[in-house]
Amino acid sequence: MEHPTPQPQDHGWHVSRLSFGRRCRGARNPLLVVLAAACLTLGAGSALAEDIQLTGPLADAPACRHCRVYREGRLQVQPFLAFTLQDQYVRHRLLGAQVSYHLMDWLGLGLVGAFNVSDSETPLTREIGREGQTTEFNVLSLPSADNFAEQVGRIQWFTALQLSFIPLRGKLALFQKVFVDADFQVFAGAAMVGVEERQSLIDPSICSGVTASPACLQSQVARISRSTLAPTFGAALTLMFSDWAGMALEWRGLPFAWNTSGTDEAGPAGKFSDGVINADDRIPWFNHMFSLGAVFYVPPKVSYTP
Ligand SMILES: [Ca+2]
Repeated sequence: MEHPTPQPQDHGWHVSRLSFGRRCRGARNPLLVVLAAACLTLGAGSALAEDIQLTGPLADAPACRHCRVYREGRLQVQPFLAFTLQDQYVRHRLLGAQVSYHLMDWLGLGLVGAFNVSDSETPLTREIGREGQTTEFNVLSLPSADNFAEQVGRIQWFTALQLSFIPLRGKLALFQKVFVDADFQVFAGAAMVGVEERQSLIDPSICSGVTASPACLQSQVARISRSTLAPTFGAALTLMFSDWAGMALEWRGLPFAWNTSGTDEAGPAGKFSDGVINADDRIPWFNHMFSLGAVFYVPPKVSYTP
């Protein structure tokens, strides 16, 4: 069987369609026939789309006419309330703000800061407090079950410098009645996180025996604050209700190592339970949070695309 030979002046989609046809005509069984039909349909569809783009009424048309330029050249101020997710021992609620400047509508540089306004124990922490038992084997990690909530780690604050990319922009409809401009952004940067953890205990002799000594009980509630560097990244959906105000729904990852439980988790080179509590007991943990924020743009006057 002879096949048409594409001529040099053929457009790309013509050649593509002929090659689809060659492959599809070779089908011999029902499955291949179905695949061949799909090939022809896809080939024709892409051909039509390209034909419209090249010669149709949308030829050379911009993606958007008279669209509001929300971000370019404007400052975005975003106060927010964040909630940590999938916490082991403590749930955090943080109040913060983000200020971003957008060089282009799809690229911005932002500074974020938030601090812990309240936190609460998880059901696991409360259960250990009720049911936990101190023995000669765990007296260092749990001098007293009643005070377990006092030894767990807490996030106190974080700040971050980040780049934002806004690859998607469009309009959302609520029940096909209310329409709002929306965009989707991803961001990544570096963060500094302030945490409070159980203080290091390098003299294991004070925590030995069947019951904890007064010094051991005191070590359980001794706290120390430190700050650590961490990567941060996430995604956000921004809904615009006017030229200068909107709402942002954001997810943020903030992975770093810390001693969430205040227990003897590890030792040098990963050795388990080395009898002291120190920096070796900081375990990598994928901290993440969801935040709900209000969005304001400065200056409030918006510009439009041609
Ligand atoms: Ca240890």
